[in-house]
Amino acid sequence: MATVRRVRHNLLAHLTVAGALLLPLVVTTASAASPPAPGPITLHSVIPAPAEVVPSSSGPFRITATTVLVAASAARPIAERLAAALRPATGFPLPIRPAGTTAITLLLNDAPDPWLGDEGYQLEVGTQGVALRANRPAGLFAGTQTLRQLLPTTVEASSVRPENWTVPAGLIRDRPRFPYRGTMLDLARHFHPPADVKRYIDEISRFKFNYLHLHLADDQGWRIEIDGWPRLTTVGGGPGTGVRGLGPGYLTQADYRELVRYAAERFVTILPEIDMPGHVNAAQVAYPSLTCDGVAPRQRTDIRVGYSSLCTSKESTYVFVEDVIRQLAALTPGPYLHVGGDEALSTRHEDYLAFEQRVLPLVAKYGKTAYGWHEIAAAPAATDAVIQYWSVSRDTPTVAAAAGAGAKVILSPADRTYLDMQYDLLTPGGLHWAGTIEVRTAYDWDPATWAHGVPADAVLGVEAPLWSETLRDYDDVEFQAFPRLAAIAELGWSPRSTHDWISFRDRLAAYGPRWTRRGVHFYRSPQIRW
Ligand code: TNX
Repeated sequence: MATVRRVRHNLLAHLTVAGALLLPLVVTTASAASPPAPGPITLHSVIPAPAEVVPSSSGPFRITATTVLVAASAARPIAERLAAALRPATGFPLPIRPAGTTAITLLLNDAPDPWLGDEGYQLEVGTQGVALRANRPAGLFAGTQTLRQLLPTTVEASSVRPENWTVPAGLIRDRPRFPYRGTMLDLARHFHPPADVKRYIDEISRFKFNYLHLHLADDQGWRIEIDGWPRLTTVGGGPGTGVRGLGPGYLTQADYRELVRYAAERFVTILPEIDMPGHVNAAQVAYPSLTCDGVAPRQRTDIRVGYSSLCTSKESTYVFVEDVIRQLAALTPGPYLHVGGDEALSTRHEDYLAFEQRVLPLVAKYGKTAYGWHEIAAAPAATDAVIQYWSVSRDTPTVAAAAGAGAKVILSPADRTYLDMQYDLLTPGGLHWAGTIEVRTAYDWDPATWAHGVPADAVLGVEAPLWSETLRDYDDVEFQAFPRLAAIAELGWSPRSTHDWISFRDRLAAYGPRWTRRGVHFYRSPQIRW
């Protein structure tokens, strides 16, 4: 830094001698300490990094007022969504037509290309047009997200911009590394209304996340309507619930269905979670029969964990649990149902195991695969479940054993993926019990090899949970999630061979203006030359 300042001083001194002619050169050189001007957008600019990129030396494709979109049958809704995304800033009509001289064509392969699988796509860009091909609509959608990042950042503007709407020429063939790429929103500690959940879905789908885990119940609040148990939401989601009583609210079943639909349009699957047998104080305040002595506990709005437990020895507990599981399964088209299982510190271990041995199979009874925090690995029934690894230790023998016996594992190590951890001790909001997590910490690890003893083929993917103890509003959500979620997206989607901090850092810097234009309140990490 000191050297740079001295150089700058000398150059400015030189300027007074050499005169104005040198000004552009001097200014460029002297600003070496500040961010470099972003380079041109290339096929290598994309986050998450695509699997295969072959730039071409031909000229770019240019979207103009006469460009049309070509898409038939199941490709059409995706083309419509793409056109809707491109119209505001370009001001072009971009109609969907059977053919055109310059076109963006979305095609579903008649004969599947096995390499692409269900979510992969191929994007070819030449001077005359763009051809996007995939086996399935999910792949086309992923390809459109890539295409948007290949256009100038002003494409994010909400009104017409004068711009050369060019797309660099070449070929991208792309598919995900892991089938599960998720993030979690905690609606229990502070409720976040459906409109905010939708904004979050919009943002995560741009990075090709395909699961949104909703943490719907905890000690401080119950956030999903369950028929036959109205007090869960009227009391458990009512006024005074949430941390410090400041996060009231709940989803009706209609709200939940609408979120499922909205997410599905963006190829995101909702994973609902009801945490049990611990983290149930709000349910027990609403229904004291869920405790062993039948006495209502006091309402809790602090952020301690591990004090509440369902009464595992009462039959009526399982009537409640089955009601909840049956209704959530019916509301949820996705394959998984999350039954929590973490930090049940006030449930005796043998009771915990007996509880999980009954509850995990109940999920299967209603047609879903059970999913739980990694403590469930101790129960034999967990070998049929998905286990969410949140440990800060890389050695968790119960998980290794369950994975060896057939369980699938999602990597959410708290010291790498917990989006509620502070970036550093000075950032506002967030906790730091698992450490602080700067962007590079979130990026520089490998989900396939992280948990010792868990074979790579047992790893289904990666998820970044966003607990909401300190998140009052949606600005707080965005600040904690971005830019770290982009790092997790790349770990989940991109092949390991593309993993490169310097490349990621520079692509992230170039991505920043897109968030700025959309009004996303992201953390300007000092590790990135924004
Ligand atoms: C731990 S890790 C929890 C949550 C908290 C979170 C805060 C895990 C499965 N449970 O109850 O909200 O830490 O960071």
